[in-house]
Amino acid sequence: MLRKFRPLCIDLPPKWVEMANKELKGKGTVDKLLWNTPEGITVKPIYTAEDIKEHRSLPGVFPYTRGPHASMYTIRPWTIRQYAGFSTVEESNAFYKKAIAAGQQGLSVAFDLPTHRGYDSDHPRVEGDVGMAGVAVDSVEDMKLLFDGIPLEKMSVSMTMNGAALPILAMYIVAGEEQGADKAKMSGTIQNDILKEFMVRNTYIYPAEISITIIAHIMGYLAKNMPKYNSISISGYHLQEAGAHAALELGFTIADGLEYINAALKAGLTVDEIAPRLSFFFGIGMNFYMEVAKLRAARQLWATKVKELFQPKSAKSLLLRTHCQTSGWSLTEQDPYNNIIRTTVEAMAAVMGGTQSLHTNSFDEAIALPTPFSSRIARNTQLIIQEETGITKVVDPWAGSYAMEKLTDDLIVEATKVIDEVQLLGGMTKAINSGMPKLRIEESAARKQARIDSGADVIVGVNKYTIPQDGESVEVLSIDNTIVRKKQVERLSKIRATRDSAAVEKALDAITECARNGEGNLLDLAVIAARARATVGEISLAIEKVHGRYVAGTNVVSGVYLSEYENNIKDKGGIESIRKKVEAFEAKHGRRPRILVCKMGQDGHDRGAKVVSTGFADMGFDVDVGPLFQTPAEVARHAVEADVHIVGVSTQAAGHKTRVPQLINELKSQNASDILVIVGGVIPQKDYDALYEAGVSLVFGPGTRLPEAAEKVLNKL
Ligand code: 2CP
Repeated sequence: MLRKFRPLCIDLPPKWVEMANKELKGKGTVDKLLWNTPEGITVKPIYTAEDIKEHRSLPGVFPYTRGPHASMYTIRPWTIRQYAGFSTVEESNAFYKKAIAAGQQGLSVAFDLPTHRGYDSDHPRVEGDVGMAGVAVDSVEDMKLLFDGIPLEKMSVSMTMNGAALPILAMYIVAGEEQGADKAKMSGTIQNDILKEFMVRNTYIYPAEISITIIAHIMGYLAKNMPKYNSISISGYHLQEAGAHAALELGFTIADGLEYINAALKAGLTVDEIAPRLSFFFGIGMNFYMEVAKLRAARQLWATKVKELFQPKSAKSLLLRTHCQTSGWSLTEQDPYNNIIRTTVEAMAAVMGGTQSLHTNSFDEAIALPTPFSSRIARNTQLIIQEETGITKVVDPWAGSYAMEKLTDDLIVEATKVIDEVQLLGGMTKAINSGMPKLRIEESAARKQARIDSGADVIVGVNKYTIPQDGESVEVLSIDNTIVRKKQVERLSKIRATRDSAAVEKALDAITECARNGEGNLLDLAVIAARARATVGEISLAIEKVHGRYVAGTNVVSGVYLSEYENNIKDKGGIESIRKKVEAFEAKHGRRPRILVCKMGQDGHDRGAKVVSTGFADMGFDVDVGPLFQTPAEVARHAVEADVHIVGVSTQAAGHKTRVPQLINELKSQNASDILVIVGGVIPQKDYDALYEAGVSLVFGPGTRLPEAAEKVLNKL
């Protein structure tokens, strides 16, 4: 679908237009200074009092545009909450303790992908993923070690967990219990936002309907037993990371929140029982004014919509409180110290927008997990803003800025269109089932890539002011996955040998029964199972037995990359020459070059895979998009059956060293070693040689222009 800009309405002050036109000295008129953003907003070069509809109410007052609290950071600054977790529970625990001693104020746990997808570390499908992109947790014994020496009654803990929220939250509760903590005092947040997983992040386990039911059970349990614990972190962050512009991120996130309230009402809860403990999570990218406006707009939209649709009695039900994270996607592998500056600018936008909690990315995260050095700089970025600058001394300092107030209003208008579109489809679950949000985000991502590839959007060090890539490398953290896996497997065997198996079986059967007939509370039952030492994999399987595992479709958008690229570039030669090469290939071989774009292991981040698929298709390739979560053998079989010339592996979660060589061996064993294997994504430079030695033809790091990648592939063919 092509996005159309509304006609330029130049409501600029005539006197200013006259002066600016003169200053342009014949190089066009002020029209060219209007900026049509991807959100569909026309940003003007100047704003005046005429642009402001009305004065905003005070912070702490409906509709809370200026902040959920009256005093905001003047009384209590945002929580410095760095997301971390890797390797074993012991290593992650040591990392947390050091970070707390160095000024971090809240914990935020990153779990590994097998845990996210409800597999134990000894499951054959997850061999390459254990402990890689987060910490491996299989049972309550792991959870206890993770928080050893950290009092869960006092420390606010956020856990990024969605698919396997039930077993993980249950294990956290039991770990607290066994530390002697009072559940009612435990504070923190579980991400538990499954709707966005179906749109972008893909760490779902079950189909949408039962997933929403699980969330309703969690909301019910927490409202009754853990009043200080936030039941969901409704997340726009991942939508932005997947390519959504600010209006899409905002619209879909608010619509997700409304859907969760509806699910709770359906489960017999009241809006005031659950809404005060819904929290939000937004991504903060490089469009500074837009990101400040986004947080202001989010608060106003949420308060207004919740009031209108659910008429809560408690004002707390209307407050949008949010965590923010600086954009991981905006980080570059090239000239990586630039990322420190990017993160600082993004952190400033989050703070000026009034976030309650913040993660600042480490500069090396486009390449690998952060090191202690890069983590320190990231944390200190926040400490410096918080303690050296005076920024916390004024509430909502942008209020009254003509430009900021207008941008906030404009964004509300654009996001409302998205929310209305979702409501027309019957709410977010139905919208997701229709495929609309995913395609809209993928379209936005393809357009962004085309603007970068055409040079219309500048990324310093990537498509402008580049430096030679000659060995200025940064130290990166690598994880020895085999050691982590061995430790986990040993601990699992010990648990299985020493627990009361009958009690475990009984507890798991009760979960299966509840998943079948809806009677009881799934989190209550998961807590009993966790106490008996049932594992993450077993508790997840207890529900899978009834509802199965969800399998996503593999649609891609078409045409948008090419149209955006051609809109933005004057010299169309680059893409034309590739299309000609494709035609020459077709003339010689009787068919176009055919590529299978695949993801292996439990890594569900598919922005790269989808953008490459769209871009390559627009350049004339035949593109097959493989399903997510494949094993190397499954990908090889697909490649042979589809008779492709190339397999393109997209990898973001560090599994490439294990899985790519396995894929090449599988292709050999299926007599298909003539198929070229290319790899792209988050791959440290130091791994390139090993990949080439294993038989990979080309490796592409982050920031590769698609036309260049296509050209290199065609030359290889
Ligand atoms: C704060 N308080 C105040 C004021 N400021 N009271 C009066 N005046 C003020 N000015 C009170 C609050 O009401 C609250 O008390 C307490 O102080 C703590 O403040 P908070 O604002 O609730 O902060 P928090 O405890 O840090 O909670 C922030 C959030 C929470 C956003 C609500 O959901 C959160 O921490 N989320 C983090 C999520 C996260 O870490 N996600 C990681 C994603 P009461 O509680 O008594 O009201 S990583 C994602 C990766 C990338 C991935 O997903 O893959």
